Amino acid sequence: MSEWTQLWLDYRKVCDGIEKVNVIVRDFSKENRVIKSLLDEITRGMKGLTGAEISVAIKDEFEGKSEDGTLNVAIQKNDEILAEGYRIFRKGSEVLLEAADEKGALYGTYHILRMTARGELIDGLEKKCDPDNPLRMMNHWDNMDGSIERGYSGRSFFYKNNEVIVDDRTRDYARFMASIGINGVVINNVNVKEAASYMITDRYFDKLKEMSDVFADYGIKMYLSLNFASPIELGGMKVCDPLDPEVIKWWEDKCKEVFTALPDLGGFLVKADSEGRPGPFTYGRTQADGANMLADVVKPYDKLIIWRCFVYNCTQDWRDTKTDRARAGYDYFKDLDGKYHENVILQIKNGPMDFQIREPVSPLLGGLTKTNQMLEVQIAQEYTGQQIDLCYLIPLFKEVLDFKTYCQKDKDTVADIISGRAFGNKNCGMAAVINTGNDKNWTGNDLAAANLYGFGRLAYDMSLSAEEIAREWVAQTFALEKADEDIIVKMLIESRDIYEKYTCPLGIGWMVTPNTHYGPSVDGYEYSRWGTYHRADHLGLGVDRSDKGTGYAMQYYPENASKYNEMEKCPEELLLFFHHVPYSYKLKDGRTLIQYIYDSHFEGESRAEEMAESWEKLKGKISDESFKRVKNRFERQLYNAKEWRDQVNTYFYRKSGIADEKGRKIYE
Ligand code: GCV
Repeated sequence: MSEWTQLWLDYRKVCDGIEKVNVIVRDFSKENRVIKSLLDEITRGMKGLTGAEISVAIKDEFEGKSEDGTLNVAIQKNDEILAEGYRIFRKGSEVLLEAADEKGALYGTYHILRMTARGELIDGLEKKCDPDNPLRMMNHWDNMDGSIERGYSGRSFFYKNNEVIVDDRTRDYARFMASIGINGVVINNVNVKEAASYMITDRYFDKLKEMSDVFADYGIKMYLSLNFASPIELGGMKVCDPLDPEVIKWWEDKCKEVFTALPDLGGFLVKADSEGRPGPFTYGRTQADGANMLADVVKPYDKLIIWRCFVYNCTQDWRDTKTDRARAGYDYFKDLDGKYHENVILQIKNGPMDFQIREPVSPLLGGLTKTNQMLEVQIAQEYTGQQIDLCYLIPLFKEVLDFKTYCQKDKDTVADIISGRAFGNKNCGMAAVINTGNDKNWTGNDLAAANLYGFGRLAYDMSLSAEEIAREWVAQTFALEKADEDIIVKMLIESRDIYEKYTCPLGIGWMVTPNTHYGPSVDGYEYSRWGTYHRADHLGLGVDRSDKGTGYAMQYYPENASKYNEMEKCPEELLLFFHHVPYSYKLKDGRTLIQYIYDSHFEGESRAEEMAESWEKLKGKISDESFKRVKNRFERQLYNAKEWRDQVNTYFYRKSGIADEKGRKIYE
């Protein structure tokens, strides 16, 4: 019994009638590492899914006549296809996979296996896929001591006791990532401290090279998070001022060493001037000064600097109602638009705050028009249930991608911007803070793997719907009858709405237990330094971010700014993010705000109960182990949902003194 599951690459036998699969590879070199992985995978996958005998040959034509029960798969080069894209055709017993490069061929192979698992590899099939985003990355917040910042599924499988681990699990991880189209992985936490600062020294080069080789076998580039203060911490210098010639020289020497030892490394991710991390501000320099210095240093090696925009004042005084954390990203980065060098990418969180269940889209996305941009989302569910509560996040990501920024006449959605369609750039894409750990099932809650799978699939193909992705994942993971598949798909699709309903209302966010960020604590952050307030009083709640308040709403292009700025026009799901609203305010359906708070919390909790009940219907239909793990998570979710419901309802009842119209139980 393996120590870990195979997630959606379980390859259990689901297909009858295929007795022999012949695979031939034309044009590609059989010595190529990615092609070798491809052949291993198609052999393993087809064998498992069909039970057939597999023959793999590196030649141009199939031998003999194909008999009934034979599938002939030919993989060949076609230079007209875009990089990392592929085409799949099936005619009779022949399947043709075409790609311009090895990575495309590997992605196409996984697609063939996916379709085989779902009975979709049918006669007459024509499938054309090109990646929407050039960069499709996972960000690990793994620390070298084995802990994971905001990790909810065990310890790191990359590190233990300050050593780098490379083993069979690393390879399986790389397989999973390639199977969903991921082509870049940042392997260490953006908060680079202690041993992790030494990743760019020969203490770790050998092991990191081994890891990067495993990734390269699957077409994945490895990246490192970087400590901006390395010249001080490693070099013994007094400063890390990005404009200091000696600091620049130190980085030049360092990068020569790093890229000689790790030639396949894709570059560095940097969190600077944020939550106590060092950065250019210390020396009166801008974010562009910091990013460009590093970008120039890595340019001769053709590497990237991915610079995070999560910069804000985390020592705010709660009495100060003018300073607004939501404004910070735009305020620090917008004026420098166009000043960043070509190999710099600004990585921007989807919302202006921090991965809440509901936030507006960051105005920096599209606010910048002359700078490479990458969207950062979080599948680790820090604020969205921590892989205990079910919260399928793909619907949220779809909303972000579809958001119209109005940055230009057309091609102005977030999807257009981060894919390079809007401004014709190639250094851009999507990154997710990942939800994996060394738990047997990788993601704590088995159902949280839908977010892992979904992110990769969406980053490759942004036209997929949240439901299509859910179906693909459920089918491959559980191989159920349609009616049972529907049960899980329904749960996934509804889960975000349910979570939102029993937690923080109408975009206000937070109200969580400080530090852990799980469970309710309505005033937990209300008098803190983190800039995350709900400003509830006896008359109403919400943050006034209109032009009469903090002015945040005005950071959007006029079409969005005017909508957010007025209480009556503001989309209701974001009402409390943008406005301080009286409890008696009437929503569009005629309910008062306070009544909405009560209703949504009762509804959210009771729908969570329904979800847990529907899981019971799957007993005996999926593995016992998996069934029990998820059941246990639902039990914890229900406890959490009740706490949220009762604490939020009681809190606002006490503040407002207004009773629930429906007379339900609200504690006093
Ligand atoms: C890695 C939030 C999290 C931090 C995280 C930070 C970030 O504030 O709580 O744990 O640090 O985001 O994105 O850098």
